[in-house]
Amino acid sequence: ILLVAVTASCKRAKDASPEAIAQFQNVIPMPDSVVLEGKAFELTKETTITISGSDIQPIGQYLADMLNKGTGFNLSLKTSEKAPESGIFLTTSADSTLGKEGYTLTITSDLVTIAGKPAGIFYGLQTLRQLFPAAIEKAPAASAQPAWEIATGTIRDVPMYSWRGSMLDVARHFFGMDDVKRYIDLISYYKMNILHLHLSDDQGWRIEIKSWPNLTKHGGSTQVGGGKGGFFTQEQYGELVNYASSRFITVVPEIDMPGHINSALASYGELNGGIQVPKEGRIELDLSSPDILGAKTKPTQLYTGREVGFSTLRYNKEETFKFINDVVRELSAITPGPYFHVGGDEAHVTKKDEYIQFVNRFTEIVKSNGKKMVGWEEVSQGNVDDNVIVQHWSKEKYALEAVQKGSLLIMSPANKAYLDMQYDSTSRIGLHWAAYIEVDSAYNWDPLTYSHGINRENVLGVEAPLWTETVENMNDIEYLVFPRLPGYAELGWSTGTKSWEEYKVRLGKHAPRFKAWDIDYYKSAKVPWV
Ligand code: TNX
Repeated sequence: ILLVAVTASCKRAKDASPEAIAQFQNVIPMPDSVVLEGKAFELTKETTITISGSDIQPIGQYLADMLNKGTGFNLSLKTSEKAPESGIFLTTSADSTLGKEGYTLTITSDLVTIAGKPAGIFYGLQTLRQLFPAAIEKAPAASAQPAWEIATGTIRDVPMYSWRGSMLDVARHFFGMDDVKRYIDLISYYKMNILHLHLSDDQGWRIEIKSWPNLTKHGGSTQVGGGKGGFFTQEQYGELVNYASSRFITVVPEIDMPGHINSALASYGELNGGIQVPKEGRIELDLSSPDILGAKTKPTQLYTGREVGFSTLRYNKEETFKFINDVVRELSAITPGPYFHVGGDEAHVTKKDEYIQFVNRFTEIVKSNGKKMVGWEEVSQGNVDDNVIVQHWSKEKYALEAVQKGSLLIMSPANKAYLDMQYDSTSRIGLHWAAYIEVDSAYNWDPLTYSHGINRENVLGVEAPLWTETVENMNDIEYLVFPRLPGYAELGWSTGTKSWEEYKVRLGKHAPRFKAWDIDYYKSAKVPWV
């Protein structure tokens, strides 16, 4: 008996293949600490997934579904607080210094253990997923399958920032349930935790508000270019929020006010602050024109162009604030996350004193509906404080003003982080008013030092917005978002020093994964794609 035991424990662990070792070193975002041991763990149809308790059952199931889809196996879940001898073990019994989102991933030749709080375990399994061959991402072909081998070693990982997001503008062009869910899947793969949905703009109103039904009925009926538009019912929005939450993503709804509001003014004339919709390609900013003043309180026309900054809510009317409160109340009630984004950008035709009063009313209304207000940087002109989050996109003076008033910043500088900027002058879609943003430029900046006079404690995180004036379908989304998004995810997550020369090699190794997901990515010449 003794001899058998000795023989068994002497069973030599196999060395990992060079591919498995490379995979261990090519994770995006780069983990905090990676120690490679170099033996092999193999996933087989006999592997069992053990979870420490029923609280993480959905995460275990997510892992099983993902592995089963890629391998064609039929792995199932077991529950046990005690670590098994072999297989995959997800456990919430973890080192408390990992915080809410950190995790450890320990791989021996017999056992893979991911430990953390639920969000941490979820991120740990996104890392685990990247250690397998890219074929894990796709339903298996009938032909020979790779060995599902990963290298042994230990990864300990904790994120740098707590806000790691992307914004999707569903107002300029409407994107439906399937597209938004795919967007959620794509950003969750890179450990982002915020989906900011830009739900209203001049061209369209995209969320059902039961007390103001014409917003979607009329205001949601078109989009840039004159297509048919669309909107989410409150029930559909709830489904998106749940889908995001199962991937540890918080949805931040944005209703852009007091500018960028034409779709509402076209639906309810009493909200109109007196601006006419410009003729295509022309912005009429002359408030003194009798023509424009005459249009006050009358519904505007629907707008399908791409100009910004021509519309405003009417300030001197309590009805406007009833409208704002109804919208914030209904949308807050179906948003489990703590944030409500009020926009506040480019209100070029709102008088400055009225703009400031609007912002001050927004802060009260959002607070009284139990949410924390987020606004584009211009809101820092109002009475903002540490209860408000300011999203920097253009002017340093607003970022400084926000910080001086105690607000936290989300860094989204347009010339670095805007996903709708073209890569170069040949990009088939996108704008370039802020910059051309090649993949290296998108990665080469530091959210901490980008704006002067700002410290670590002022920065909540990083967000990459995708505005969709030129973006019409999922292929267009993918072309602009990939391959820049993994870089933004890394700027938000990773703590170490960053080097484009090192990163571009890792990014190039993700091409087989992009292909496995059928992502229509931009094949930048700056990246050594494999
Ligand atoms: C500026 S950035 C805007 C958006 C446009 C975008 C296009 C910001 C807060 N407002 O309304 O869609 O530029 O790049």
